[in-house]
Amino acid sequence: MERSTNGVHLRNGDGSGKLRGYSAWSLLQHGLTSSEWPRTWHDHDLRNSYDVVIIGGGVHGLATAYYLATNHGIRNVAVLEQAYIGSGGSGRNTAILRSNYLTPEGVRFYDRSVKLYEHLAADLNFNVMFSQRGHLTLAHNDSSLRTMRWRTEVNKLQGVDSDVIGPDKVKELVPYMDTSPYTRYPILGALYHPPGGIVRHDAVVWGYARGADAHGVHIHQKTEVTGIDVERGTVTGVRTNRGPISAPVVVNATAGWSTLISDMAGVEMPVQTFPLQAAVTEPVKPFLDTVVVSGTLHVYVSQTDRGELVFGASVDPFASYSIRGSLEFTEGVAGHVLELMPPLSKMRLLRQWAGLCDMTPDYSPIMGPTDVEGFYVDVGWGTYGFKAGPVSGEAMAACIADGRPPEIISAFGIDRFTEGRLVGEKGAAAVGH
Ligand code: PYC
Repeated sequence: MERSTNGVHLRNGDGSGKLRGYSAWSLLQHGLTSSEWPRTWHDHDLRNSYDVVIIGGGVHGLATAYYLATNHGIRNVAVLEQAYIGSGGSGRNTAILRSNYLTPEGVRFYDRSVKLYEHLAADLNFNVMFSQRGHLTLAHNDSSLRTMRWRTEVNKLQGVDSDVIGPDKVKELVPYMDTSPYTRYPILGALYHPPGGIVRHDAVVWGYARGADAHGVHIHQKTEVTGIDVERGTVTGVRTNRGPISAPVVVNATAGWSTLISDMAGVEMPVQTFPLQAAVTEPVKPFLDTVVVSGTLHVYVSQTDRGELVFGASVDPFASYSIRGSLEFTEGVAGHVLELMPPLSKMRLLRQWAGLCDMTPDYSPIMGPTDVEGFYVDVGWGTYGFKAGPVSGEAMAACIADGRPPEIISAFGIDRFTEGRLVGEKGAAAVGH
């Protein structure tokens, strides 16, 4: 058994890398004294070669590393992150999980992610605070209702729990909601998806990082990739601000920068990047135990375990790499939330932020091998990336280990854009884009 300097058992010494929990005594000891907590993941010297280099230290990159090590025994893996882990889309989302998509391929894929999230705290021995509180997508017009019915049928055929409900049931679930017929956009019904909910996004990142580290993965923060080496159509390694690394497999698991990284390998991506803004209020007593989305009003709302309301909108209407907040967003989101729940007028916004969304033409991701041998992509997540972290990690790890995409991502290959096999997922967007 390995011990940290202060004696807290970190992992078994049997090579399994299995994480051990803290005892009540060690929690008390660390809580009441100034003794140092053990590092959750460790710094390592950069090796000059790895079996797999993953670019991007968000939930996708870390989960891929974790499942490479745990499911396939591939442990000589480096995750390279240009800033700190979770500093990109994984720390800049609204932490909503759901699987009520529109296409069978999408529903199956995101449902596997929800299933992995359901067991993630136990698998990682790290509390990721997944609260399956139910998810409501409101319909304010006939065409939205029609899409909700369509989604419900596809969901049910894939064994996913979702149903169209009327305004009375919406009121029962969210008493603060104005379901009267006198609003600008009266609520005609909603797609209700009980397994949906929210999770603590930082905990998911840290949990995967801890798990991957315990299984021998090297996590390198502040390590920026400046070039990708390709010889005769095969990737041979990457160049970084800390030196070159040779590797037969390189994975682009970035968001916001996915086209720039793929360009380094000479692989063009049909992706455009847009900012998406979100905001959080001061904390109040718990009163909203469902996630509420209105595509027509371009807004979604949930309440965190700390009591804050998290608001998000659709992506900004222009392509950009800027993550500055705008007053236009704040005014819009506040006005739309008040149309849905007028009693919230006294709440104060605490802060706002933005993330970058890599949009593909069909709103589905691009996953799997590319024309450059050994260069894999897990990109193009649009506004769906965080919820797909676990399944993407599992599937990308299988893809790398087996040398071919597993069934669950076979529809998401880059060749679909040249072969005309798009997987149109725009109708499942939380809000209109
Ligand atoms: O698709 O559920 C969603 C979502 C929430 C925030 C952005 N996208």
